[in-house]
Amino acid sequence: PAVTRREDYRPPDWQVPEIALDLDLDPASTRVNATLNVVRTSAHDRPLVLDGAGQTPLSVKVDGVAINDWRIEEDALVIPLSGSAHVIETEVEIAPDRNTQLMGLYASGGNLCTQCEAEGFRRITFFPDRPDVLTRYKVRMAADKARFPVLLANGDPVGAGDLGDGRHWAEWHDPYPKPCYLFAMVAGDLVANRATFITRSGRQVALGIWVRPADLPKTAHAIEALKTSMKWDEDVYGREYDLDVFNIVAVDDFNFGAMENKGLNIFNSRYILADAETATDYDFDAIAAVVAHEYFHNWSGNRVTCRDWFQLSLKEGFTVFRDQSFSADQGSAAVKRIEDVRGLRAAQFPEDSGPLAHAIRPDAYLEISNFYTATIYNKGAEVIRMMATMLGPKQFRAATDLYFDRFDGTAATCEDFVACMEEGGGIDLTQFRLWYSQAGTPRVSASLTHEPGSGRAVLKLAQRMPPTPGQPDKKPMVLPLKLKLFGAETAQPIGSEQLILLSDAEEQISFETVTERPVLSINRGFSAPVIVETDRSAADLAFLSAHDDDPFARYEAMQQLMLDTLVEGAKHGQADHAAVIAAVANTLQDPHLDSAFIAEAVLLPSDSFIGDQMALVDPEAIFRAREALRRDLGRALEAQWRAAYDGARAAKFEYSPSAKGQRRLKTVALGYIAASGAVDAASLAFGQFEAADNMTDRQGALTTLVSGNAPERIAALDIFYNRYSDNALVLDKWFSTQALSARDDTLAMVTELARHRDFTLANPNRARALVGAFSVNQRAFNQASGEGYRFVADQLIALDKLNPQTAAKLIPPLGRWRRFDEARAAMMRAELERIVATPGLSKDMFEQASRSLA
Ligand code: BAL
Ligand code: ZN
Repeated sequence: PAVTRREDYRPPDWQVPEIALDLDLDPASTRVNATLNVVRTSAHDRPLVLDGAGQTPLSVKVDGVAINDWRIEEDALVIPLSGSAHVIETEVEIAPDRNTQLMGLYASGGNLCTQCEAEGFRRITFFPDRPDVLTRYKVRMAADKARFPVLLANGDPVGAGDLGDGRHWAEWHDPYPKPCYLFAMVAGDLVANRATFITRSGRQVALGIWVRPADLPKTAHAIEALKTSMKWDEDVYGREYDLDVFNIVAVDDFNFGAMENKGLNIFNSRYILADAETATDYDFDAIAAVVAHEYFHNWSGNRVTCRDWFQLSLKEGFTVFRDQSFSADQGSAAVKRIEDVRGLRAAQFPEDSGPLAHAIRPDAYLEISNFYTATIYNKGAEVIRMMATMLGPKQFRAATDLYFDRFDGTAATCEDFVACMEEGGGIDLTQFRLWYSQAGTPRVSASLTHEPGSGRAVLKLAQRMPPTPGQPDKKPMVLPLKLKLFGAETAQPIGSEQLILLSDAEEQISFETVTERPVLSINRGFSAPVIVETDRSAADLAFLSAHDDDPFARYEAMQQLMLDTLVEGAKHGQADHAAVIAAVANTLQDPHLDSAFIAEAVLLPSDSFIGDQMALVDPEAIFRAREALRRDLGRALEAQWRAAYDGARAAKFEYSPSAKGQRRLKTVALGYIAASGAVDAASLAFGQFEAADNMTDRQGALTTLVSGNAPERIAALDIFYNRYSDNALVLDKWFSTQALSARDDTLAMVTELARHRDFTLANPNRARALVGAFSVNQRAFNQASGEGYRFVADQLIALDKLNPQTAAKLIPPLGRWRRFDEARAAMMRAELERIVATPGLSKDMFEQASRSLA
């Protein structure tokens, strides 16, 4: 397969200012007639090349006349043209109901919908499928009226009517030129939760969230989130919505979480549908975040789009940063930051230290779908956050205003964005730009010394960039580190917080008149996405976990204390747990802390994050060390866990930050009570499971039971299954909860679940719920027999035949072979080699698996 390289970018030979699409819709056979106005962009003699994906045109016309001298080259339709502007008409036939890749036009739950990012539009019609071709769309759809009463597309509805033969039609026009990846249409039997939003300039926008009739009651949360995000983008970024209509459609079969098509977002139903009975607090929060994310794309992505796919982080990193800021403003900013960093460490840090490491602006790809990664999205967001930190709020707003104004209606680059940050913020970001080109997570070492006599403290900082594939040597980066000192005796701050821009390989910072022993608080708020290594003692970490005035740093100190203890336990089979127990006890009894923060702070790092701290991951030893610490924490603090549990127990369901925090702490406490071995733990969990008036409590109890041996485990799983067997999203939880179990027989359970009548690889959510969840269960996936690897590889080979994009995204756990012992590494490699050798393998899988072997 051909490699696409960033350095090869060339502006398009032809622009397409207008397109009229006429779709005669039928799941088995849809006719697509496209009329393109094409314009030669410079004095070249190259033909018009329209991307396709295996189709053959039924007819091709140029300026109204049928032609025969077109040809197909590598799936593209090549048309020789002599003039500078022409009208091209093509007709193709496609079969949405045979489209299992879920790219282009496909059927889901009896309805028809589209997904075009990144390169799906070429599966609908021949077109220059690249984001720098901006086109005005007119879309006419005709379909069976009974099966598809609702016909939606981008922009505004301009007409509809009956065709008299049981079919009807509708036409939509989008006045904003857009790249074809933002094209969308939906035909279905849907109903809408409707609302109105008045923009700050007084424009009335008709909002609609379209779902199956039975799902209508589950759309209230999403519509509130939409209104809140529309207002937030006006208040915080000065961005107003620009059409009279904003529709969202929820579908069950979807590769992404959601898609920001202009005026017609299409969502994976898991990010729309929620009520207390079926959705957890995590789901509610994720829905608000994704609704906001897709809405925010209207400016950061649609009004200003990307010049080419190497610039993907331009819209994704910025939009993730925007949705993170939005979520932080809706509840606890501290807890949101902790959650975001935990997500970054779980998904992006391993990517950055493995064979698939790439810069947030990559240089080459085989298949762009493989670059919708945690690096592009979440590290991309951290890079924007660092610029926002360095500029400060006022300048950052000035810089984003400049960016939106200057590039509105165009396809821009990451460089354009950074240049606006420099100009609007009045700073030089020359060296900072390395964040766009260098992969890998920087490591910072920090060592603080103090001379009591002179009152001088010296902080030695050094940064190191690990090599990554294709980048053996790296330059020092600009690392904005927020730091502060605290007095060890008085627990008072020594001076105020400073923002240090570490830009050399090594630097020293001096502090004068430090009269008591200082304790270092560094990378406060996680101001830079780096790994900080310090020589702080367990006592100092415990001190910071109790006294730091930055909530993130406080959480971080506790995590570091726990990690040091767990790594010690994993290496030596035992560790002293006293310091962690004392710090957790102190956190649990601190009256100034809220439940949500406490729940985060007392939670042990995951098995895989512990593994990330070790030269070689020993999954069994890590599991044993973590279980031992959990048990000791459970036993030593049993009374406190029970008090925390009882304190939160009676609360009735309410979706508010404080109620969420209580529920979170309750389930964390339940987990520790179970870990203590208390005889009543299973009945306590089963009682919570049965009495729950919400999914957070019910799933929390189920999770506890599913990792244990009590008879209540089977009972709860059966009850859960029977209660929700008609709800796909909740059944996904039933699958994933079992796949994440800490039991010894998890692989056997998962293998059986893969044969369950409700399991299908055809639905991406279901595939991810079982296969994806299992492959991040570090101990079960990496069991010494290698059967976990084989199971996942078998599933991915089967999934690749249906849906390469979703299959390829599940490859990375197999690519972590370098982090394991020789025997495991050999077995992981063997599975990757088996995948690469599979006949008919997609280029998505080929790229991921072959890069993982390198
Ligand atoms: N653009 C793909 C889905 C998303 O990031 O919003
Ligand atoms: Zn996005």
